[in-house]
Amino acid sequence: MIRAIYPGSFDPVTFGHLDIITRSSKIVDELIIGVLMNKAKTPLFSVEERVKMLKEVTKDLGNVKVVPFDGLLVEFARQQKARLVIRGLRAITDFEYEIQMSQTNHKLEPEVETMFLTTNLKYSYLSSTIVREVAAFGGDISQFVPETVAKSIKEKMSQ
Ligand code: COD
Repeated sequence: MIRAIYPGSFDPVTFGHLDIITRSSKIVDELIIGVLMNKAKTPLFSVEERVKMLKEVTKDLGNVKVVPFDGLLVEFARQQKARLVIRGLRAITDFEYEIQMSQTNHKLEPEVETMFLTTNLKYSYLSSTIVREVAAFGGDISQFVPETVAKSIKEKMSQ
């Protein structure tokens, strides 16, 4: 049985994330989406809000769970009894950070392997940062995030 973790900030979840989640949920038996709590910079959404949005947009995927985590990813993987980490790769700019993270995790816990899925071409430009920026200036984000997420962003921005 393969249980994998797809970790991230998901601030907020985008169609790019959702594509990686859907595709990896078909490859592994169980997929745990790990939502990081302790970001150095303050996120737009609290961890509870990010978890709620992720649960909503993945509710039709039977083998997917959403769990917040704090501290080291390899420690979270150990707690969850998962030895596989899934990450998405968009462009060469992602590669440097991703390989460094993957190798650090492997040094900390040699049992943990990282698997990369390349982005769907449709979403290769897409990031949570872009979504937050477009939304902050009142742009249309409906093609970047699911409807429920777009609604939450609009509410957040109007606060
Ligand atoms: N298409 C495909 N993939 C995408 C897209 C897209 N359009 N957008 C994002 N992704 C992928 C990203 O490449 C990434 O793999 C994943 O989705 C999540 O992205 P983000 O931006 O939400 O999350 P990150 O990159 O900020 O997450 C970083 C972690 C939380 C995984 C990392 O900081 C971490 O593990 N922290 C815990 C502390 C730790 O263990 N540190 C040591 C390791 S160096």
